[in-house]
Amino acid sequence: MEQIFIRDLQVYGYHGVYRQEKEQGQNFLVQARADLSFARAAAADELGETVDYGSLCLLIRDFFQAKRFDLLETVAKDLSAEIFRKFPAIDGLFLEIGKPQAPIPMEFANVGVRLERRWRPAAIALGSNMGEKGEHLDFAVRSLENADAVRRLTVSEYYVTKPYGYEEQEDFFNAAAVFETYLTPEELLDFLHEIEAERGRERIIRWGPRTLDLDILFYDNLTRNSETLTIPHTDMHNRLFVLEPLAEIAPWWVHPWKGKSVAELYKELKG
Ligand code: A4P
Ligand code: MG
Repeated sequence: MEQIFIRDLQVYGYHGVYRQEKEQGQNFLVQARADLSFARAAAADELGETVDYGSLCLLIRDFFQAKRFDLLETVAKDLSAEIFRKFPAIDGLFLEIGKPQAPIPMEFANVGVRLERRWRPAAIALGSNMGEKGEHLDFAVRSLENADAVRRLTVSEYYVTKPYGYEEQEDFFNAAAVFETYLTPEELLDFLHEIEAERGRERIIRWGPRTLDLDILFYDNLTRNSETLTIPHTDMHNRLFVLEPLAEIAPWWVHPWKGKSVAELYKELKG
């Protein structure tokens, strides 16, 4: 892996919780590291093929001048999104934002935040069984297509499936999508919930009718079981309506704790 780095970039900004910070501003110290491949740039010896660190410094300076936030956490998150948007060659990014003159009544060298982001593969399931089902799925696909935080999107065909679980309801339209995202799993879930909400999704009956249901199936090879998020999706290996569309677009993806590919899981379940 190759990297471009920026060390101790000094920029002026107005981020902070206190009035004095917002009005007078202060210096910030930025460290940045971008992971990318030098292969094309080094072969051609062409600046256009890499990330110009001068442009990156200017982008950071302009960002600090144009925006005002209370928290360095928000600064780091928004700045990383802006960098990924402007520099598509970057695969991974580390940012440190320091506030050496923060209003703390003690001697200190620096305080601040660090953030690391990387484009990672993710797979989701799409489902709808209320109203214009195809349009609900189309809407979700367009939202993914238009999102800066999503790239390399592939979407399966739409499948008409019988309801699983709670059976007294209409047939479903189901599909799967794979893409890369720099969002964390929690941010991806929030983003999917926003798309669901825009289609008027209401949570009434578990496994019941829904305009749009977007579930995370895989996030890289991560396994996670928290109160809000289980990855891989707990029941995906028992659901033909998930495995069939996923096998169409990502048969090679190995389920991290089943140790089997989607193609194998699909074949086994289908019998
Ligand atoms: N949550 C935990 N892990 C995840 C994850 N990997 N992806 C939490 C998304 N959400 C996850 O989900 C409830 C909570 O689960 C979320 O707030 C999140 O914090 P929900 O979408 O609000 O509720 P739900 O969809 O009603 O419940 P559930 O258990 O997610 O239902 P499923 O499993 O999505 O099943 N039959 C056919 N043929 N096709 C279908 O698409 N879908 C269902 C719903 C039932 N039968 C079906 C289909
Ligand atoms: Mg769900």
